Amino acid sequence: MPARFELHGIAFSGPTYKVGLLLSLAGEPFDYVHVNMMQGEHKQPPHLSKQRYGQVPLLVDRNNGRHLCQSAAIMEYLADMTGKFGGANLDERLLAREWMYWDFDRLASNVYRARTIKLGIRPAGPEVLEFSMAGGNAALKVLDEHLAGRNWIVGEGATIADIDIYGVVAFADDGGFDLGAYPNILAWVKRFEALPGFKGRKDLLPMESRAAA
Ligand SMILES: N[C@@H](CCC(=O)N[C@@H](CS)C(=O)NCC(=O)O)C(=O)O
Repeated sequence: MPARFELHGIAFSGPTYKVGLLLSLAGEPFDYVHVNMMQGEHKQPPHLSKQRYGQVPLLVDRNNGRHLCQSAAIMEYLADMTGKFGGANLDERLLAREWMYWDFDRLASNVYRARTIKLGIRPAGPEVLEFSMAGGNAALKVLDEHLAGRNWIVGEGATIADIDIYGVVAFADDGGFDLGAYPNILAWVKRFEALPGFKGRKDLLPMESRAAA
């Protein structure tokens, strides 16, 4: 039987990693479709007809034909569909959602931008890098303070907020951020990486399409 989910993305993409990670942690096998962004496949009609923003990730749910865009929205959907990582009650779900919005506003925007500049994917002047590093470090400080005395971002177990934010913190090193300055984040990273089904981004996302195991 084919896998229920089909994830379209590219190996270097943080938002694609977030979705793949949730699927892996939830024990949901998925077919992976490599989108050749170097050749502009994400801006061509076959992809655009399923991903209106011309971006990755895209998740197809074969059970109902849905095409889902935007990693945070996809993670909320998967939490609903699998009954996992959605939080223990409505208050936890609301807090998880709040942290996910915060992530894209303050953390992911800066960390991902610094990373693309450092890796030469997106050229920019030194002032842009400086701005991104300052914003990223300010956000990491907020996260570190929040994690003091807590195991998880919300409640007593891992939620989509942890997966969403881990999917940025995992790229901080590439962006030139020193996580050694954030002991609570480092302890949380260790806990997160010990979750059953956890996979590092290089193991989870290959550079070619791959059928579910
Ligand atoms: N907010 C989106 C961001 C997705 C995103 O920025 N994807 C990048 C790859 S990491 C992309 O497709 N960039 C091409 C473009 O924006 O044209 C999400 O979380 O899914």
